[in-house]
Amino acid sequence: MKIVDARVVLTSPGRNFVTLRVETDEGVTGLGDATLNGRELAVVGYLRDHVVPLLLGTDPHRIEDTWQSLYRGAYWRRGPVTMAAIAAVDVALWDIKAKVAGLPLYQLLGGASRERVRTYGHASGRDLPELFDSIRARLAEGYPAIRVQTGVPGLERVYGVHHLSAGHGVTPDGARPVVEDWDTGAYLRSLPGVFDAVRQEFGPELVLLHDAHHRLTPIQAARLGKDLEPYDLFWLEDCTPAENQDGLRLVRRHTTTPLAIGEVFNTVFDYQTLVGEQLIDYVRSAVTHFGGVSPLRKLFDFAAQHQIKSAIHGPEDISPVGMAAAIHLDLAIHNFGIQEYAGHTALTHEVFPHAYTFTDGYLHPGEAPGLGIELDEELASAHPYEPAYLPINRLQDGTIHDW
Ligand code: KDG
Ligand code: MG
Repeated sequence: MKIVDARVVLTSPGRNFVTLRVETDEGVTGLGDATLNGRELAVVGYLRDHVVPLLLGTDPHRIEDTWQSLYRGAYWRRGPVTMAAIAAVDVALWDIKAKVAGLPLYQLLGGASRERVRTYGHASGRDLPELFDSIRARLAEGYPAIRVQTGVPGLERVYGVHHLSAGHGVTPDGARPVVEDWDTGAYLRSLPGVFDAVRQEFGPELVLLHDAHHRLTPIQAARLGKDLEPYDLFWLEDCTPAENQDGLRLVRRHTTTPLAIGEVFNTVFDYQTLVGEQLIDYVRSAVTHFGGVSPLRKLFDFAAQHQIKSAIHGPEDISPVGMAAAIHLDLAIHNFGIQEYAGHTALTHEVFPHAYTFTDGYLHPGEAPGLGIELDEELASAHPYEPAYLPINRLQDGTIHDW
């Protein structure tokens, strides 16, 4: 079997997605997600100009060898652009292999370790009444676990809070990311009260999470983790910009609030200290940004040796192709923790018809051979790329702040 064609499809059915389609001489095709939110065109160019020419004529069954050739052969290792491009190839080749085998991908990864995949959804509000409504809406959709984000007193525009976030887009001239506000002191003072109110309203059993979006220093994160302990969070996510892995030692020494990190990481080397010293409880990398199913499986096996579980990143900017790959892995691995599932627009589901299902807060990859996902290229082409960035945030004096 040989790869005879590979092409990149860029579409925006509500937001931008980058998809690689690999075609073989036997008519079997595979799909992979390479979406890198706000930097999509860089991955398109990397794939089109530097990866696709290397794939033509090669054997799609040699997944590991192809992965190692793309990773080691480039000389320039790691980085989100490179690893998203390699991820798309890896996932497309797994899709092809599983289709040829006539099996859903999870069967090739060892078979199901569970019946279904537990998820968490997003709730947010400018104030407590709006937040409570949002939590009730997620509960009505069946979510068994909920991430809670709120407004911060004194801040007009806050990331991750519906109605307050300036959102994913560009300034009116179409050239720059929109700007949001940040004040760490106000955030640290207000958040414990929010969780206190949520516990009083919804009781002790509701599974609650919170994402700090990399905004804190280690000592601030240590304080927040401690302050949140009475509210029994499932996790505190991205408490610091964790490329400073050593800083997590300080956080860990001060709090028993479980920690989740890694959605911006792209290789196992980002996790060496965090996992090796058991400084976190959940690894958050996405199939799409970590080089694909092959390396993420290895990360989960490394994490398992340290009693750390999976928690694959699943926001709207992971395409349904990346989501499908995640769900197959979630079903197969033993040390599964939870899967983030923000869902997609109805149009996105039409552009990417899929076998995976979301029922009562749980996902299942379905039984279709391969990933169980298609791409309607005609519909995709009717919704072309639109420039968009993640917002940035600035302090009141104008200083740009960490994500
Ligand atoms: O592209 C960035 C988003 O995916 C990210 O900000 C969402 O933090 C996020 C999460 O946990 O889903
Ligand atoms: Mg996050």
